[in-house]
This record gives sequence, C-alpha cells and structure tokens, in this order.
Amino acid sequence: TSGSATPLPAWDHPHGRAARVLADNWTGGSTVPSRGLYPHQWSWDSAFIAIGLRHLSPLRAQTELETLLAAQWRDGRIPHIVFNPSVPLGAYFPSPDFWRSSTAGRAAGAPLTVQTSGIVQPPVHALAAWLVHRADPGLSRARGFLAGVYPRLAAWHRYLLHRRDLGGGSLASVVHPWEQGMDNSPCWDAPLSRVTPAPARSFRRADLTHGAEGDRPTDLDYGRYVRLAADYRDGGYADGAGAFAVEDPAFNALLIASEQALARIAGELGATGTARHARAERLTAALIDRLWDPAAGMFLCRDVRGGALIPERGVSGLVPLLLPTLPREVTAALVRTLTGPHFGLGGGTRLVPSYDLLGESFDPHRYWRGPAWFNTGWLLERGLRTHGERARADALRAAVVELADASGYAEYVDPYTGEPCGAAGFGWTAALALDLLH
Ligand code: 9YW
Repeated sequence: TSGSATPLPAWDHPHGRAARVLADNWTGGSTVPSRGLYPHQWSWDSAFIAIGLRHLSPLRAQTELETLLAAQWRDGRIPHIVFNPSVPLGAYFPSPDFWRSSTAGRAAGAPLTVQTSGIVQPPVHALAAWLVHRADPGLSRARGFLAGVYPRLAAWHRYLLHRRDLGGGSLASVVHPWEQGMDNSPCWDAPLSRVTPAPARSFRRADLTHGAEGDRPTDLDYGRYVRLAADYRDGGYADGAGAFAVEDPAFNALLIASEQALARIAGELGATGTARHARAERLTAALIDRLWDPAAGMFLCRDVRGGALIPERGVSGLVPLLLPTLPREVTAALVRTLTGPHFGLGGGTRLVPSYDLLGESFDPHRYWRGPAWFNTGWLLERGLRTHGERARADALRAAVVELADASGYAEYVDPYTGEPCGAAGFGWTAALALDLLH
C-alpha cells in the first residue's frame, strides 16, 4: 500500500525512525495518531502529521488534509474524529454509535457517507495546508490542492468565528474539553465541576486497554466528558446552549495563525488576503483584551458560563507566542514565563510541561496535567524563533528531536526526566520531530 512512495526508511537514525512511525500509521488516505489507542483519523493530529509528512511525501501530506476535509459538515465544522469503518466498534470509545453523526447531526449538515464525531479540535489546518503547499508548490498547483481546500478552510473559520462566538467578544469558544485538545488540563476543573457526570456504568472506556491508568484521565473526568458530548448530540449539535463554554488562548491563537495562512493561500490563488490579515489583527486585539493576564505574564482561559478568567497556568496560555504581531511587552513576558519557575524551560525542564510545575494539580505523568507534549513543543519553538529568541529556539528544537526519538516517539513524556508516557509510535510526535530535523 505504500504505492509510489519512497522505499521504507532505515532504522539507524532519527529521521528514519520517525519516518517509520508515519509509514506504520498510514492507512491509505490518512494517518492514525496511534495504532492501538487512537485507530481513526483525528483532526488536529492530521494537521500536525501533514506538516511532517510533507518532507517524506508531499502527495500523502495533501491527501491527509483532503481526507479530513471530505468529512466536513455543511455548517463548516471539521469533526474531531473521522471514523474508519473497518475498525471494530469496541476499539475506541466513544464510537460512531455514540456520536450518531449522520442522524443527530443532520440539521448541522453532517455527511451521510462517513461517520464522524460532532465536536471539533483546534484549527491548525490552514496553517498546515500552507506549509504543505510550500513543500512542493509544483505538485500542489498541478493537483489544484490549494484551490480545492480553500473554500472548505474558509467555511471552517466562518463556523468558528460566527457559531462559536459564545462569549460575544469575537473569540471562538470550545464546548467540550476534547475540543481544545488538552482533555484533562486543570484549566477545565472549575468549569467542568458544574457538569453532572454520566454514571460510570453507562459507558465503557477503551483507552485503559492501551494506556496505564495513572497516565490517563480519571473515570470522573470521563463521566463529565460523556455527559457534555451526549447533551450536545441530543441538541442536534446546535451551538449556544451547553453547560461548558471556554475561550482558550491556544485554540484562538491557532485560529489567528491559520487566518494569516489563509490570507497567504488567497494570495497564491490570485485573490487578496487583505481582509483576512485585518481580521487576524482584530482577533489578536480581542485575544489580548479578553485573555491576557499581565500579573501571570501569560494568557489564561476564560470561563464564558462563569464569566471570569480561570486562574490556572496551562501551556495553552503560552501558545500565542506563535503570533508574529503581538506587542513586544507581551512576547517578552511570555518568554519570561516560559523560562521561569512555572514552566522551567532551560532550567528544570528541557521540554515544556503541559501545566504549571508549581500548580497544586501538577502531576508529571497524568496526560495534560503536567507531562510535556511534542505539539506544544513545536508550536513554542516556532514562537521563540518568530520573536528572534534563536538560542532558546535551537535548544528546544534539539530537545524535541532528541526526546522524541529517545522515547520511541511517545505520546507524551515526563517533563523532568523525559520518561515515555502514553502510547508509543505516536503520529504527531514523529511528524513534528521530522519537521524540526529539516
Ligand atoms: C481521547 C488523538 C487525541 C488528541 C488529543 C488528545 C487525545 C482523545 O488524543 O484525545 O480519546 O482522549 O488529548 O489532543 O488529538 O491523538
């Protein structure tokens, strides 16, 4: 099934080992995050994976994004999971019979021919599409890659900017912790505490078959995830009514970076990107206005239902460093926070922890409550480089590449020791390490 792609890469250097992970996780039209734990296509995983895949096979990278976009709903949303029909139902929870996209999502325009979830994930896609195009502009033009994805990406951003402006301040809200992608971050504890958990006996987790219990979210977390998702489904996936709505800095920063990428894509297609650049600037102003906390020296999440900033330092609050047009005092404060005692980069830690090292809920092994992840490492490396922090960017780049390889391309690692946690052979870990090797 490797088609005309290059021969299988060798095992004796990091580039080859990362490429092997991506080859092993490729299913013919897209790449799974992990063969055991996550055997379907995930939205932001695919965007990160395409960014790495472009160095191995620009055609596969384009296909990865096209496969995802083919499952887009008519209202513009890109579902967080596109299910592979040949994988048994019990292999992952919640499975298609939970989401029931083609029936429960009918009013929102869910596709009829493919089963998906009904929630979304961070909008990294336009950024990924632009980077994939640049890897091989000749192939991209010959296939009409950008012309094909542009209207879909534009509809995606429209959905987020209009249907998801639940706080009325121009930013997009997430309606489920799975949407933001950092499932059990302590940032969600307060807004989630208002959600009545679904009884543990009403569902069956599949993740514990593949991961150590201490590395994963708790049953209580899962009860709340299930309740929120079931309520959203039972309301026909209409936006606005849910118990959980949060404006997250990483989600919105990625939307802004993707809006800038979409402006470049428009330019490449012969249109003007001016209006999109202007919108990205307005969104950046809204991000600072609504989520910047000068005392913390970082961005915080806003609990839209509770009406206040959430006083927890999650790595998502550093991700806006990626934006080139932030005011200088903001970027300077972000770099200080990243390298200070709460995140310890270059001091106690070599990779960025997902949560405050000094926070009460810090746990170096439990998923998004402390471990270091490679996608946030990649985003922050890009941010440091964008703002001229070359030595720090170089050090973080070296650490991502080295720890990704040393951990067997782990899903996440202990931020102090680099000890692997979660799944091995994880898609975006390999893809983003590969990207940083180029
Ligand atoms: C789950 C696939 C996804 C990631 C998320 C991560 C996890 C799904 O896995 O969520 O079932 O818990 O938190 O960011 O996209 O890799």
